[in-house]
Amino acid sequence: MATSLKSLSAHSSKNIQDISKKTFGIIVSEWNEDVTEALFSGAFQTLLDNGAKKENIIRKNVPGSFELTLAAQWLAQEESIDAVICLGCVIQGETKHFDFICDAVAHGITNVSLKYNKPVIFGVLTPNTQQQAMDRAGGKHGNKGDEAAITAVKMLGF
Ligand code: DLZ
Repeated sequence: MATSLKSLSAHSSKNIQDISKKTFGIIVSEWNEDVTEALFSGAFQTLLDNGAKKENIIRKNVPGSFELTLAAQWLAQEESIDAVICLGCVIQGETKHFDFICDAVAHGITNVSLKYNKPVIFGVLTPNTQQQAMDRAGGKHGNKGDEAAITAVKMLGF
């Protein structure tokens, strides 16, 4: 299936382990909040559907996607947290801001994951338009928040 048409929420149940005792941090960027709230709903529900306990899911907000990295570091350094999910939406604009933010977050999150040896999931949409974002936040291409959550679960079962 062409990846552009793939529903991001589709996943197999392979490698799904018992996560009832796992603790998740979810960080939500407030920029493009219609989109990021939909990503959060998808991620939160997917964790519950796969056996996570509500009280073991910690939500934190940050002003924009650029701040996801530092917040991820703050959560990842907590021993009690098993995986961190970063949710944001950076929409392509007319300035270079888009490239700077996307590059910084992608590298930053990777570094945090390697430094703390924990799954830190890149659930950041980088669409050209608001419509493309909505299509991937509970629309016709599924919900990237679901995908981010299932990725965290699968990595914990690695
Ligand atoms: C400044 C900015 C711009 C132009 N666009 C977005 C965006 O589309 N998505 C997003 O999450 N954040 C954006 N920001 C804010 C930056 O992520 C960051 O919060 C500020 O540059 C302050 O560090």
